[in-house]
Amino acid sequence: AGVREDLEARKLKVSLAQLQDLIAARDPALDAWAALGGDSPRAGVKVIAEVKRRSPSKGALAEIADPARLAGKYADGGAAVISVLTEERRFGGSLADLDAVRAAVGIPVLRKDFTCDPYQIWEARAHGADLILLIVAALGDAELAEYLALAHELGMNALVETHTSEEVQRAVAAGARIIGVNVRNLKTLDVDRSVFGSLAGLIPAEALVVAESGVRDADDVRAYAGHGANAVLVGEALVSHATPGERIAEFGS
Ligand code: IGP
Repeated sequence: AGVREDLEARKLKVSLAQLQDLIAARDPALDAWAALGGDSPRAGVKVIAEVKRRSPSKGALAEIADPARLAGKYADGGAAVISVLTEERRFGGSLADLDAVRAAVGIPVLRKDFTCDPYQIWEARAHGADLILLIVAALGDAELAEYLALAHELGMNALVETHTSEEVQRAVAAGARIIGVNVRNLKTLDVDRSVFGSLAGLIPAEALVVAESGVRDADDVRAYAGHGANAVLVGEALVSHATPGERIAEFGS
């Protein structure tokens, strides 16, 4: 609920043909795979810094008056990729946030939403995203493969999010190249960092592995890296920090 209704409303306002015109007028997508160290996988752990206003588990996280300014701090602090939540009802995000961030930074941007329709993938590219999120738990095998192919056709990458060993297997079988392990349980919303190590070991070496959720400090980053993370996706610990750019620099070291 929510995501679907909002999606139908947007479809009535902006046709697929209009999105395609917007895409044709844009620069091609940036290479998030390369930005995350995909071509040189020993490059150390990268940070995907998230613009996140609120969450269902924690409520309001931060008053983000100017997402472009926050994104600029992330980029200056050394983030490899910026994630922007665009889901409105539970996360308080918007496509306007994505537009603002896209205009502000020259590094790849992830459109973070619950992708359940190809329209959202076209929309992501039309708004300048370089990377989309695909949550395995929310998609069938055919959809997962179809959405992954569409993202690649549009020149984008996909972060394919998993929570269980079965989902990791499905992500790999679908041909995902960037696989996220979200340690926040979808049903209970509890964070269990120990989930990461057991699932990361199932991911083939050719793929990039992203540890999602629960990063509080440099020790958490080190622990994820020790279990094979090529990148960490960090929201709350950055948006709630007084100097997020400096914080990222600490995570990287
Ligand atoms: C960031 P945290 O604990 O650093 O704020 O988590 C990110 O992993 C989390 O926002 C997230 C998410 C998602 C949000 C992971 N997967 C899917 C919405 C939808």
